[in-house]
Amino acid sequence: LGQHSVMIWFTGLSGSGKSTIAIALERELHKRGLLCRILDGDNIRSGINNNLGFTEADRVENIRRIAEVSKLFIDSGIITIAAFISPNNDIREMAANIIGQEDFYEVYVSTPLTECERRDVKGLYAKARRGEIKNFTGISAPFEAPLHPALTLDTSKLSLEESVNQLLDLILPKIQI
Ligand code: GGZ
Repeated sequence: LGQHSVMIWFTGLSGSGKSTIAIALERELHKRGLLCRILDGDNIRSGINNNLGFTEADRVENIRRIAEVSKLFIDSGIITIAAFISPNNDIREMAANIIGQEDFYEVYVSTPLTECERRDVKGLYAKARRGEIKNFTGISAPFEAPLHPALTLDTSKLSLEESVNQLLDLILPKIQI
């Protein structure tokens, strides 16, 4: 009764490793018997937000709805993990205000653009360079690094296990069991 949880809000470029870290974190939280839920492009942009694209206005609406949905999860006691580019400080501040600053942990996946583009897992950077995708974050749309993230993880320097351990050190003390 009256329980609520925390929001882990990943921000970073496409291909920076947000979803990979989120999934590995989820596994560790589940191992500890903790209820959590990942929100990412796969379950949000394909469903509730399938009418939104990548203009500035659509990104704001994308993040606004994600924050409102996250709030419902958090208020149900679920550790909620969001993995979206959320490319600027205003957009992330809006999310934090909807969710509540005190429950909001911003995690910057700071993998450099050169490394994200080198990986180019989905071939999107190549398409963006050829002009086949407009407004692509890092290429033809801006990304603002967070000013005061709770944690910064550069996947070109840290192993997945190291990143997850740093996250567990951040989160576990905040969770009342
Ligand atoms: C950025 C785009 C774009 C454009 C399609 N710009 O690597 P991905 O494929 O899976 O992650 C990217 C995802 C970004 O969606 P978000 O909801 O996280 O963005 S935001 O928070 O800015 O609203 C990428 C794909 O969508 N994608 N076009 N133009 N990423």
